[in-house]
Amino acid sequence: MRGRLVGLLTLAACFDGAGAAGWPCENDAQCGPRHRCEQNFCGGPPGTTADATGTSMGPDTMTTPSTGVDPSTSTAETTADASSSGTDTGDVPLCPPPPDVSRCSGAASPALREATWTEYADPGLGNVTAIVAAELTGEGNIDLAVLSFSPFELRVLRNTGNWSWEVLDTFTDLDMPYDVIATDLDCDGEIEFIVTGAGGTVVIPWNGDSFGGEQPLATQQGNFSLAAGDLVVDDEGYPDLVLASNTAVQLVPNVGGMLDANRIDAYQADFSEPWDMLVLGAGADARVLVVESDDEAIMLPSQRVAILQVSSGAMPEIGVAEPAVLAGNFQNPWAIAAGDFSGTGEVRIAVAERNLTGPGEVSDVYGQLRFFGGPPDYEETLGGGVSVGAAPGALATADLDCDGVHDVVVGYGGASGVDEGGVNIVFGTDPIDVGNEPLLVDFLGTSDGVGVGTRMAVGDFDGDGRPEIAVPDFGAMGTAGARVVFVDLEEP
Ligand SMILES: [Ca+2]
Ligand SMILES: [Ca+2]
Ligand SMILES: [Ca+2]
Ligand SMILES: [Ca+2]
Repeated sequence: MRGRLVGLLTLAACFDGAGAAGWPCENDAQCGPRHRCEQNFCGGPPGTTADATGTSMGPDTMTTPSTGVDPSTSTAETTADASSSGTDTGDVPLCPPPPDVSRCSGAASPALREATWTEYADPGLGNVTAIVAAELTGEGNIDLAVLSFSPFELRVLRNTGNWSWEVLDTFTDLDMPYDVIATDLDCDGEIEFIVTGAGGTVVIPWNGDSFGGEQPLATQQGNFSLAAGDLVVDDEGYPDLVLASNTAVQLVPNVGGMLDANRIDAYQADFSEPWDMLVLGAGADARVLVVESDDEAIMLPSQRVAILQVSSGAMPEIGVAEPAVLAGNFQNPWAIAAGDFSGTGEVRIAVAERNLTGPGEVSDVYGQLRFFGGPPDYEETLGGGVSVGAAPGALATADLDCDGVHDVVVGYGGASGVDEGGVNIVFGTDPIDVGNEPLLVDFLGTSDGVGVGTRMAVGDFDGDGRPEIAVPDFGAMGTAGARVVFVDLEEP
């Protein structure tokens, strides 16, 4: 993959989607997998094609020809998109927001405090690092995509009901992948996966039962995490991409459903292992929060969670917001999430920090979960925070007990050789900032611990209206977890 990726660095490397319809072209490769170049326009001259998204991307709205699709990996076909309405309304498209899977749709059961878990084990999963959940098969059950670090693979697991899972497809052409997200970049109703890591960034389309050919993005390599959101002000609302490395946070604008590598803007700063990012809000209000994990520096509570925003204008730029940090007194902040943890309807931000006591050490101290308010003040709302397991590495938000208040799930890796990792559930309380210590449930114990990876997934996997958490079991040093562990709550 690497050779092909390097060869594409000078190209636009846009992700292609249905939005290419109507763009000027000279050959099929410029139009991506969904369209042929006909009469010098992708899919034919404007007015003759129905764009799947309803977008009319005429030449006058285009600033960058699509030249980045790798013809050797694209599935160059002129297939009609299944979600196409067959008409071109000319309306400015807005991707429908994904359903809020963190909330309960079933009956409220505030007495749920008993944790239970089940697992999907497969030796082929190796070191599972990240999981995303989405309806990927059109059958109604929420499915999974599971990213492994060793081997370097992305698997889609079809939810066949009753907590059983079937491997639908495995994508093997990855290079040291750290993180994955699933989003519909072109609003055509089909998911695209975006994987980033030490070896670069690729977009991998999903067509309902198998992966399409990957499309490398000409971003900087060495990214630790990524996120998507409507970050570019005054555009059509397609999800833009942010990627975080040791030296920069890169913005990849999504122009008409295509990630445009020609418009990448990077905020250069020393982030030192930014293992997680959070996008809050949309458009002019959007903020990107980036954790500076830094486990190599002198151990002082002086690491920051940076707050970035994207400027308006023809060439969007990413830079610091006001205020520029959530706080500057963290000790190895590793994961970040947002939710209504107080039950007031206002956004709260949760940050898990590792509290390392020496550079490069394996965690031997408990982590800390700290809570902050949202913009514009970002005030810390629970002084001292909550103690959680050693080496917290992932956070997820879900109302697991169906009391109407978001809860925080903390996945931790554990102190290698001393203890194993697991999951803490910190139940949201109403309000969280009056000194009520949130309930801490450490239910996986020490006998069969989980070395949690970097991204957990939320979904109602059993269809009972209540969300569960899918936890990646990376394993510990020298061992592979090779499991996805599902955390559920039950009536006491
Ligand atoms: Ca499904
Ligand atoms: Ca799509
Ligand atoms: Ca709750
Ligand atoms: Ca459920």
